[in-house]
Amino acid sequence: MSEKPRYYITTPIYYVNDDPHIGHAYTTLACDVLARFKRLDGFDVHFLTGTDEHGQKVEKAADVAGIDPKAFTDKVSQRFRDLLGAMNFSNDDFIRTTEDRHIASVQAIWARLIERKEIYLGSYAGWYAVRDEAFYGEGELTKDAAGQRLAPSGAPVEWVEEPSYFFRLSAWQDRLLKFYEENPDFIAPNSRRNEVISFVKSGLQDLSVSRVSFKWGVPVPGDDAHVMYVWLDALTNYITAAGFPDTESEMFNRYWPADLHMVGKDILRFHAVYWPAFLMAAGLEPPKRVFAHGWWTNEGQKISKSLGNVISPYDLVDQYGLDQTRYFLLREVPFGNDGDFSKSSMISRMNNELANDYGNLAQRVLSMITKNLDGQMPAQGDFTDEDKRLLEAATSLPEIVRPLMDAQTFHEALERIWVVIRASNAYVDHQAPWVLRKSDPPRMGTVLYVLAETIRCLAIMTQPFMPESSRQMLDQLAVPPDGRSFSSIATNKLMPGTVLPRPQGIFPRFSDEEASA
Ligand code: ME8
Repeated sequence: MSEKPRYYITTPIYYVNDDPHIGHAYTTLACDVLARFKRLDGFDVHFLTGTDEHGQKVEKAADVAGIDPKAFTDKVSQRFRDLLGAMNFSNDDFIRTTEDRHIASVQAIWARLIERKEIYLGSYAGWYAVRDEAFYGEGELTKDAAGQRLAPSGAPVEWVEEPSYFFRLSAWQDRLLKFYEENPDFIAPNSRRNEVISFVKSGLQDLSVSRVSFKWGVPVPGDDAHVMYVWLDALTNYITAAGFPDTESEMFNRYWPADLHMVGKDILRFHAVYWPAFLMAAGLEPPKRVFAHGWWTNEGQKISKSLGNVISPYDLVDQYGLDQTRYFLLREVPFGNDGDFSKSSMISRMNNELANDYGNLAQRVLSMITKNLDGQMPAQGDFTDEDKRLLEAATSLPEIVRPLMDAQTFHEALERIWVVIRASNAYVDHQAPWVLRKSDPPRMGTVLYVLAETIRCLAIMTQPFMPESSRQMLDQLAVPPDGRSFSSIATNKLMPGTVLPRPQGIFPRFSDEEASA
């Protein structure tokens, strides 16, 4: 028996200093769609998300809230967990960095790095941005009008001087460059890959990996005056969830190295430079790929709490519907680019692409079967070239969409599915089954069969993006639950005579008043 190929995909683990917003939902959505796609394509998928709970930033947020960090992280981490249900995310595991399994794992990677002499004790004097939990060199900083020094991200920096353990990052420069060269797909998109390579070429300094000035972190084994740098702690979550430190386990051998770490462009350096260096230094394999997606703005403005324009995923789902929100986020912006959220473009996509193109296609075909054929799937009859062309376009969708998903070009994958949706609408108009009803009933049956078959393929393909709406569509075609994987497209055709349930509209239209509200 052949074993299923495996696919291990991760989101960043989110800081619990604040509530989840659209940016967090976006990254996890991209992973959810990939995880669902791979499951339907026959993979054994492990999809991980979670929360990053240590460090100064979270400690300070707990302090502001007036509760101890553990109680604070319990509370906020739960909100990230709640989002999973609200967005219909299908993660297999949720990791918190405050869990025992993770603390044991971080201490084990530390021990490996010490044993291999990759970490030494020194002292740090330099700039630190708590908001980014990152160290910066003087040359990277700018000053604002008040003279406050700022990191390239805009975060204020403070001077830090304290004893610290260092990771010998400088010694990894050449090996990292060689690794990028030998693994051209490791960093995507390509423009980001070039940025990382030029950063590494410009020279790497040893990295401070412990702090003594606060307590909210994993203690350094054997020297508990120090807590570990939150990024060493956080990145390690990806191997903790694969069973580290038990590198002999079936789980670890099965899932590590991860197939894809999905991240926002803000944290690419940590994932594409520090993380493979930590892993190689610890004698472990680096992940296969890191994809850095772009940044959302709201009606042209940066999303920030202080501007009061944070977009809540809950509000979007309430207002527009869950699958509509999922569709919009991945269709609107070429994945990898920055994108702007605008209400008018959300409504226009929902009305044009979901309600008119897709929903209306299913609704009119299924209603014709109900009205004219007593709700029974017609006999297929003889296919014309035009019938064959449409069926061929629909059944070849897995082959067309698969490489696009492997390249994380979700917008193109959706566009290719919509090419078939638009072709189906053109086919209905051209074949005019409502005319055939009188002139040639058997031909009407064939046309409706071709259309129902095409909709079956389309609904199977849209499952990763819009799981609930696609499920309803497949239910309305009486497709059994075990006939919904990609391989069923070719093998489980609709059976003439099958009785279909009464069709119901799936994608509502937004009226002009709602659109302008
Ligand atoms: O960086 N647009 O956590 P974080 C798009 N704990 N994506 C956005 C976004 C926006 N406006 N805002 C946030 C951390 N994101 C670390 C990660 S991983 C080992 C540790 C998404 O809570 C995007 O994926 O600040 C970004 O990389 C991530 O949230 C940052 O989440």
